[in-house]
Amino acid sequence: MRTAKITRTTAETSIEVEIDLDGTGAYDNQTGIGFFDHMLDQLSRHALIDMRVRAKGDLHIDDHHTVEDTGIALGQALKQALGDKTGIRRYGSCHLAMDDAQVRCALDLSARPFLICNLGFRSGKIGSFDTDLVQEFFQALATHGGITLHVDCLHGHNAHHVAEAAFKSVARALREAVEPDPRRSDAIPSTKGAL
Ligand SMILES: [Mn+2]
Repeated sequence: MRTAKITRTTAETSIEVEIDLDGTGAYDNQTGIGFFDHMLDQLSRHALIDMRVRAKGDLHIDDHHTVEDTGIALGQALKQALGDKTGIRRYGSCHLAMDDAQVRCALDLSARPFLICNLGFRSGKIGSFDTDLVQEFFQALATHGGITLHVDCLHGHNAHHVAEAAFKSVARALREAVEPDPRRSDAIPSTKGAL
């Protein structure tokens, strides 16, 4: 079973994450941050990864710790659920259009964390949500999931659309990368023999 459950508690947040890589995109995400829940729902739905997130964070300060720590826990869960990565496709990419926004994601489940994130938001807020936190989330996910993650916005003016297109393109690329490759279902997809 390619599943994982992570519980992570600090002085700032308490996070529980459960995922199933071979799910149907069923989600139940509650972080106390409405827009972030909406983004996590997109990630689950379009990656076809079942996802349940419960986060209780210090939202009286701001959303930063809760978003970052959820990214850390989700990254840890992905890494754990992938195991030794036997039989996966490893790479994924997606050009995704959403109304005015076009976002491109290319990723490698490489165990070499690296983030390139060029979203170029034209506004600092989506409702009460800081647009900076989109990059913070992807940074935490890439670092703790062992992902080489590139996310670039080609164009788009509405911040809600740019953020949502980013999460959807990452989701769609992730779906491809975690999928079993039926041509080499017994092998780790690297000439090094390990990932
Ligand atoms: Mn939306």
